Amino acid sequence: MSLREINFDGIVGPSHNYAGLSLGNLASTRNAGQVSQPRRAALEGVDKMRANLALGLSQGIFLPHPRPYREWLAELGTDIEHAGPALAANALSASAMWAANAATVSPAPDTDDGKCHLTVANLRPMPHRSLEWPATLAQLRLAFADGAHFAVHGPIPTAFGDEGAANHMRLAPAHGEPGVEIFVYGVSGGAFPARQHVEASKAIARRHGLDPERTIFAEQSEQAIAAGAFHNDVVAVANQRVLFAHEHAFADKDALVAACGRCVPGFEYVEVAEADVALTDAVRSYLFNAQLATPPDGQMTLIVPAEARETPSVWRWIERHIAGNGPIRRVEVVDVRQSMANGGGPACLRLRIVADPPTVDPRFLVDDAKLDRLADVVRRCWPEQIHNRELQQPALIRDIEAARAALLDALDLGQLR
Ligand code: SUG
Repeated sequence: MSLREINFDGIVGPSHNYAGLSLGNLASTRNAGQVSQPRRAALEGVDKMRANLALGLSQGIFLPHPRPYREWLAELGTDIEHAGPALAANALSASAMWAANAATVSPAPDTDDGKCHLTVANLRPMPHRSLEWPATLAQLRLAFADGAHFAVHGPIPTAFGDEGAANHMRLAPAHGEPGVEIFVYGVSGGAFPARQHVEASKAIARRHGLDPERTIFAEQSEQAIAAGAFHNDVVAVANQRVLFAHEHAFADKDALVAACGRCVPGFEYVEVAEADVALTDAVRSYLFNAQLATPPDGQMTLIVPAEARETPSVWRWIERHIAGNGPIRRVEVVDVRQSMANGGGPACLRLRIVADPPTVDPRFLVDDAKLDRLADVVRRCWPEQIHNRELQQPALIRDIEAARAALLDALDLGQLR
C-alpha cells in the first residue's frame, strides 16, 4: 500500500452561471446576473489539473451533476419550463464543481478500522447546494467501491448543516501516517449564516472512528464569516505539519495552536497578520483558498489563484515568505477566474483524498491523455456563454443535457446518467 494525496477536482458543468445564490459569499453576490462562460470555466479547471500533474501530484475527477435537476422540480410540482426564475436557477446550478464541499474525508491511518472514511456533505444551508448530495454519493460509491479500503457514508441528518472538507483540515507528519483532524465550525457570522454546525462535525468524527485524542474542534471567528469567509478554507489551509492561516481565522487561535502543538510533532503555524494582509484582501484574493501540497520533489507548494498575484499585500507576503526560511517553498499561479467569480478558488475545486491509487476506480483518475479527451468534449459541447435571463431557454437546456451525456460517454461513466 502506498498512500498518497489525490486531488479530485469537480469538472465545471455546462450550466455554470452566476445566479447570486450564496448569501455570505461576496463574489457570488457581487457577480449575480453576469454572463458566464461555461466552456472557458471548464477549460480553466482542466488547465489547473494539468498544472497539478506537472508538479507530480496525483489527480482525480468528479463529474457534473444532471442539471436541470428535473426530479427535484417535479417534487416541487413544476418543471424547468414553468418554474419561476429562482427555482430554475437552483435546479440549474453547477455548484457541484466545488468538490471541497462534496464530502469530509478521514484517511485510513486516522480511523479505528483502518479504512478511509468519507461522509457526503448534506450542504443544507443553501438550497441550490442541498441538491448535490445524491449525485455526489452515487459517484463516491462508484469511485471508492473497494470496501476493503473505503467506507462511504450517507449525509448527516439535515438538522445540522455540513459543508464537507472545506471546514476540515488534517495535520500529519506524512500523508500515510496517523494524523490530527481539525473540524472547524461556525456559531455566528454577523449578517451572514454560519454554514458548518458543530454537531455535524462531531457526528462525522464519531462515524469515522477517529481517536478523540487526535481530533480537534475549533470555532471559526465571527469576524471571518462576516468578512466573507463562508467556509474555513477561505482563511486557512493545512498540509502535513503546517497550518497556514489568517490571524483572524479562528475564534480561539491560541487554544487551537496549542492543541496542534501538543498533538503534532514538529507542528508549524504560519500566520498571516492582519497588519500585513487585511482580512478583506485575504477574502478578495483567496490567498488561503490555495492548494497547499507537497509534490514528489518535497518542495511544499502553494497553488494560488491569479487574483492573489494581483493583490499587492498578498503577493508581497508570498514573496517575502518564499525568500525567507518558511515551510512554503514555492508558489504556483493558476487562472480559475470563472469559478472565482462565484467564490470558488483552487482549493474549493478539489477534494483531497489520501489513498493508494490502484484502490480507486480508474475512471475517476486522470492523466494528460484523459484530460485531452475531456477538454475535447468541453470544446465541442459546453455552451460558450450563459446570460442569466436566458437560463430557461429550451435550446440551452438541451445543450446542457447533451453536453453532460457526451462527457459521461467519453469517460465510460454512462451509468451515472
Ligand atoms: O457554496 N458558490 C459556492 C462556492 C463554494 C466554494 N467552496 C469552498 N469554499 N470550499 C458556495 O457559496 C455560488 C453559486 C451562484 O451564486 O450562482 C456558489 O454556490
